[in-house]
Amino acid sequence: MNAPLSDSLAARVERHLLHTVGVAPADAGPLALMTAVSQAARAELSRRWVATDASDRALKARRVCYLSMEFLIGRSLGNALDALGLNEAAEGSVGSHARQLEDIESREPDAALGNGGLGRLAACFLDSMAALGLPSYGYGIRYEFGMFAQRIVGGRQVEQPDPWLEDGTPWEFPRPDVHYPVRFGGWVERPESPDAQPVWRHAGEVSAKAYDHVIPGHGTERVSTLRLWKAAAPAHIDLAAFNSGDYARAAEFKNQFENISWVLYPNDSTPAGRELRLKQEYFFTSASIQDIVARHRAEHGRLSNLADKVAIHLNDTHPAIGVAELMRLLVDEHGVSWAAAWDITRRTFSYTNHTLMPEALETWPVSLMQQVLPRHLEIIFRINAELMALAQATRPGDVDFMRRLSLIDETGERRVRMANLSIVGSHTVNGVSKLHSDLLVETIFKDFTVLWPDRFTNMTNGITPRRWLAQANPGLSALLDARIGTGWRRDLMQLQRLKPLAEDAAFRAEFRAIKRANKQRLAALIERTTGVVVSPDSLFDVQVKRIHEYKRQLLNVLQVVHRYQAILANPDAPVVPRVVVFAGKAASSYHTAKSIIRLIHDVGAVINRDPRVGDRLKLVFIPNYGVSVAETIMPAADLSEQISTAGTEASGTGNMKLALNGALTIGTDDGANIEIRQAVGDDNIFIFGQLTHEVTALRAAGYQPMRIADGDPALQAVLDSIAAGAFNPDEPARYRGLIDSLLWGGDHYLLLADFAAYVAAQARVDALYRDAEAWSHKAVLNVAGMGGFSSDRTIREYAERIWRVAGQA
Ligand code: 4GP
Repeated sequence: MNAPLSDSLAARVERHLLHTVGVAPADAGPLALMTAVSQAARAELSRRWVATDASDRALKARRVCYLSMEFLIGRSLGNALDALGLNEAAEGSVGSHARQLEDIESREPDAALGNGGLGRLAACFLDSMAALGLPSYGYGIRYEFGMFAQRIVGGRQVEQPDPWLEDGTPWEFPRPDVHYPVRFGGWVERPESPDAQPVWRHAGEVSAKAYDHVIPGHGTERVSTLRLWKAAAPAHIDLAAFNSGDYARAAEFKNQFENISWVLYPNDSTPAGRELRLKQEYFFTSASIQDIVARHRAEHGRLSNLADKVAIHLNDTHPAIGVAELMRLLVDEHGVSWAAAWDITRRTFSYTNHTLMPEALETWPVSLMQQVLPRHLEIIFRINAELMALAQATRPGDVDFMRRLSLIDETGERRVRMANLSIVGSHTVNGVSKLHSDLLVETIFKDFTVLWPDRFTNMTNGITPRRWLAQANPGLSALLDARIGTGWRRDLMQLQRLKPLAEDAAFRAEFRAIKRANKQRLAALIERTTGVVVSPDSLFDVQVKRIHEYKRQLLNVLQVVHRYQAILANPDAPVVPRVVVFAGKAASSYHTAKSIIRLIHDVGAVINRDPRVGDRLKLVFIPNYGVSVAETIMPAADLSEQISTAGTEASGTGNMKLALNGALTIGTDDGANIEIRQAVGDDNIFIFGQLTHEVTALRAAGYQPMRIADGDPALQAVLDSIAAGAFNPDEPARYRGLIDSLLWGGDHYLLLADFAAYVAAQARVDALYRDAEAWSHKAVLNVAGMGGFSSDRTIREYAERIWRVAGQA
């Protein structure tokens, strides 16, 4: 189907160089080539987009609209070429300019419109929605600055802006005719007549302008759309102020509105930052819902069947205000009765929760909401009154029950609970792994199951095999294609056919050779970014994810220090050489996480230059973790560290990417690790540590970390050396606080309780790695077992069980 295009791709690229980029083809550098190849691919995607849209409109198809504050899509060119079947043609085309396609692709900045798992999940989901032919839209914010760029200066994280749009992007389609007003502030006027609707007299207004990204479908001509909103001031600049020479004031007006879509995650440690974040949430939610309503009216002429034609999904609570916004649009602007509007709303929304941690559940002060969204607050109060009536009818007189269910937290400053609003306003609520979904209904959402026992379900996360295997690991992909065919890209369960090949020594040798080549590539990245030279013959031990106490990077550091001390104590003992690789960003205001990054650097600096250690142990931190860096790390890992305290990691998706690329997991019985264990088999994974119920019991019994340290001389030696400044003699007290928080501060995430089991599991890892055949046997079985973790499987479940949306051919 792509033959005519691929035949002429080289010619198209030359034409784009000349006509779109404006350079003579003979003078084209890598950046110009990247733009021209992207434009050629974009033209074909545009054709597919128009065809998909026309077909969905003609069929009046039911659509899913996935609202997410984050979409961590990374680079687009390689994925687009892969989906269009144009890889070879593109190689030839840039080859005629004496360039490698990989170098051309690396010129594209990552679209880092997200922080971590939740945002990357949204990007994998879009890929699967397109592949499955679901009529679908992703809706989010066109942040001018994505996730901050992380630099390491003197071992410390320094955040720098990420101006990914600075030089424009070939991948977006501005839609100047699609824009909506989004209003803020003011007050609500009550008309005299009891039948008339209240009128929101807003105080400010900003225009939301649409920019579309086409999401290519693999193995289909269908595509999905990611629609991102940019905030534009209603008037440009204050010309009077400008003419009087007051340039600052002239721009102030514009900035006051446009700053809404400037940065992902404004620092919310200040009141101004918090207000901006709330405005961002409302901004993109309101624009998206206005767009959905407008499209629906254009297609159907009425709103009464909205819920039959649209499924709106809330990716976490950030778009939860959408429940009140749809009510406002239906009741205030379209004259629908409250009861009918509530029925439509509840049948339209569904919601995914991504965290159990109480401190991460979003709430907004009532006072702030009153100031920014006064009409929405009224609507929330009315929904709450009905909820409280239901609670009272269900458990008469149980005031605590009502208090826990209420949309308003009345302890201290009154706050709106966005998770509660999401649950009440949705027909279905899901967690992201079996354990997480079970814990949701057993703990934080338990009371809601009394009212609506059938509302809660599980959708275990998945990842797209196109990006995370086909594109990231060309070596392994080629081996799979040769041995089991190419169908795994769209049907990952076909990986099961690898099982018998695990027994085949020749296959294992090929598998190992590919892993080694991937490790060489990662070693080059490590040297380039950290200056540390590592040997690809070492075991590559990888922990890559956001830096957070619950993810326990610190436990890994304790283990590394223990390993170092053991090497020094027994210089002649045989050891399996290891490279311990960390990567990840810490939130800019999260001091403990930043301190852990610094500790990794301090410990690494000492170990890496200790001549007594040599290649037996290296510790590196790869800066600026993101999608593209991950694409080099995942295929090169031998060991995947998934060591969160049991009951804290909702699912994890890095665990899936690593196992799919043949890493063995060392992990706790947490999140999706449990399902990975079931899929790959107990013998092919290293599980250790306290189980979720043991964690609860230990805390309840009065956990005493000090006693554990007292009883474990190896652990004590590790803690003593870090606390005494062995790795930072210039400022010996630097990590005393960190260690004290473990020994005296309660060690909330139970690092010390799991330390001995972790070290023992690491010893099992070493023993197995000594036997290359046995290790690669298990590694192949890991790949073979990962078929169920495709996001195609996840999206099929959402489509069937939550959205009731069917794929189109
Ligand atoms: C993450 C969870 O921490 C992770 O376990 C999960 O795999 C991922 O969502 C996708 O469901 N949460 C976030 C967040 O990224 O910002 O809350």
